[in-house]
Amino acid sequence: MDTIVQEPPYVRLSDLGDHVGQRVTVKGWLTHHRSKGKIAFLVVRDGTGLVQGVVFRPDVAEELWQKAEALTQESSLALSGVVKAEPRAPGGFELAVDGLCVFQLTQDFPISPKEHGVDFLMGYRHLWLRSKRQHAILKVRAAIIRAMRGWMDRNGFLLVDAPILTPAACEGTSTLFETDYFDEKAYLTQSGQLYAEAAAMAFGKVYTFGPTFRAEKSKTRRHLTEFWMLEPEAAFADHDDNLRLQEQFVAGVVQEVLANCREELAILERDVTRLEAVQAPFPRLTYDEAVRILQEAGHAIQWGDDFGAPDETLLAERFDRPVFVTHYPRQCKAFYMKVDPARPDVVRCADLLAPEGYGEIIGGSQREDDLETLRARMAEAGVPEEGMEWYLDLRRYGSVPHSGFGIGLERTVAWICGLEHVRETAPFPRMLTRLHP
Ligand code: NSS
Repeated sequence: MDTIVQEPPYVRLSDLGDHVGQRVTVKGWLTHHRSKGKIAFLVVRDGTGLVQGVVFRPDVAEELWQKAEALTQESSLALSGVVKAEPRAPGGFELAVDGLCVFQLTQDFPISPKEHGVDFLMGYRHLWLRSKRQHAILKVRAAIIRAMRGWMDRNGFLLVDAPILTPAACEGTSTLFETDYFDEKAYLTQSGQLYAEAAAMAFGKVYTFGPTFRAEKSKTRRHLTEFWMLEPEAAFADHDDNLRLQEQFVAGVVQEVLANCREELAILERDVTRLEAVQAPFPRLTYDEAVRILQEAGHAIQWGDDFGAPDETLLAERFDRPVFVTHYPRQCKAFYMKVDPARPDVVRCADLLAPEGYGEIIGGSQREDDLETLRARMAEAGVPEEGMEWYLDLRRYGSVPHSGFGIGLERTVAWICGLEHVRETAPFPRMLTRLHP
């Protein structure tokens, strides 16, 4: 490492606008390099923006010029020079380079500007994150998390962290990741819900937010084995309260992300008019109505079947905003959902289906709050009471009507960004066929 000139103040590229006319140092990685006669253009990325360094051969020492000429894609470096606004330059600013320090001259960066297959890129996910598109997606992901948590915090929900290692299943035993826990079996959590219910009885309104795990054998564009879920739970809230909460929350999050991520959504070529339409209230269909619509459209669905992706797509296509499908048959759904007293063959639940083919992003329900009914439902669903005594206690000591839901972060990111597949929504996605890097 050798510095040619004394370093002026180090500035991140997002702040260059505050330093026009001043001499600064920027640090980053070379994305493009081009020279024309006596001028070399060095486009540098630092994670917050871009700048175009301009090296003018007659103005600099020959050693600096030679160094600039030798730079390769993804070489790490520091540039010094005076900042100039230049609307035609990538990032909108130029640096009249008078100093160059190379941290590392990169050899053979595997991802070249040419097209690569997704498998190749997933294998180099640790390097692929540097690309403009992946960068935009992960910034939107962070903005979505900020908006989701901010909404909950402002609306009186307390963040309560649920454990990751758990003794029992929440969403069925077929997708459990099992691990040894000293002399016992433990499972990676499928959902924080049961703990959120306990916390709701302590704090009234709570939410959990964390990674959840499902040993999904399905290779679809919507399934990960590790995904993040935000799960609100509210005491004294019924099914209707739950739907109102969800539509206010989802519309609020989408509008906030739209306001804060225009640039990223433009990079992703997202049609934002589709997102602008996401305003409460959302349309509602009962499961019965949904089955009728699907049958009329020629889908081979029978009452009692769960929906497949093509079914969800057809239902959601009828609306310009997300649609709730409510009151599913009890045999399709989890043991903790409250049976509708007026229709004991269905439960008071809803899935929220996102438009444009994205399908289910939320699953939620009113919870069964009567001890004996819950025990009967557990027996019916084959859920052992062993390990669940604590959960049954919530129905013994001050049980109240309560409801909640879980929103899948990666599916929400895929929808808001307009992506083909959830694999691009996580920095290091975990899927049936991918554990590396
Ligand atoms: O199974 S869910 O429908 N519901 C629950 O886990 C409840 N315990 C939530 C609650 O009421 N507190 O999953 C909820 C959401 C679902 O709508 C998806 O958006 C997401 O979690 N989800 C997934 N995302 C990515 N990959 C997989 N495999 C996945 N499974 C669910």
